[in-house]
Amino acid sequence: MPEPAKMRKPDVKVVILGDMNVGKTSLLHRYTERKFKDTISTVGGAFFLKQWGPYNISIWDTAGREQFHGLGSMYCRGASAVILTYDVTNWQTLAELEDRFLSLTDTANSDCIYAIVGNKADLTDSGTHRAEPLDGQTEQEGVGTELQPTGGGVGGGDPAALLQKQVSQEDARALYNRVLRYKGMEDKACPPAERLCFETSAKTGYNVDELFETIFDMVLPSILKKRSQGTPSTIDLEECRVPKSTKAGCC
Ligand SMILES: Nc1nc2c(ncn2[C@@H]2O[C@H](COP(=O)(O)OP(=O)(O)O)[C@@H](O)[C@H]2O)c(=O)[nH]1
Ligand SMILES: [Mg+2]
Repeated sequence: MPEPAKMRKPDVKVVILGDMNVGKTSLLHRYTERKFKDTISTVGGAFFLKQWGPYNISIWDTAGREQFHGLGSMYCRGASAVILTYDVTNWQTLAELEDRFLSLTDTANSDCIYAIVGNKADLTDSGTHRAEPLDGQTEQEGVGTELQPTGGGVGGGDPAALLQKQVSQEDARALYNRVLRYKGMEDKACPPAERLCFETSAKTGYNVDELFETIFDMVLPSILKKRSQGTPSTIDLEECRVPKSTKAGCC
């Protein structure tokens, strides 16, 4: 009889939270596929598995549920890091993080790391937030300089189309400090706001690797702790019946 299929369990869970359209799926896509698409199906995989050295990291995207069904508290259960994402051109998306999304993190690990990420930096700056095209993409595919009409008002790249920045780095850092206070973590040795507040562009790739890799490095202690507690490192695929798709599963 064949051996039952076994899969290595993710060592750690990272979740991306934030309002619809801030670019959560695009950030994950940019990091994992090195690409940006103006229209991307957000209703898709629920998590992506990333091999980080000897470790397996699962990165959870909302799969559109923030739009259609809301997100339950299960979404953040057991998370070692939460990426709270807003759109730098939309103040309301920062406010929503505190009003709607922060309470969902109550089920995250007690030593969870919080990053505050202001995406769409390319829309507010014609020069400094640009990056080289990645992996053979042409300038047009990767960091197009022409305004791409997208219904949601997110073209990008064309200096004439730049939008006003509505959220400053200081606003984001102030939110980070309030998150620590909400979590009762201000007295613990948490990383300072400067290390965990990022401005990114999924469109140009600006700061995207830095964001994910900083977080991965920071969750390593959490992985080591879990391993030392002897949590089993494989799951039986027969029992779990994970859907067939390659990278993503459904929660
Ligand atoms: N200009 C620009 N547009 C972006 C960026 N990130 C995402 N978008 C666009 O914003 C829209 C929403 O992105 P999506 O990733 O689906 O957001 P989500 O709902 O948070 O997952 C799409 O039209 C994306 O192409 C970015 O960094 N810059
Ligand atoms: Mg999405």
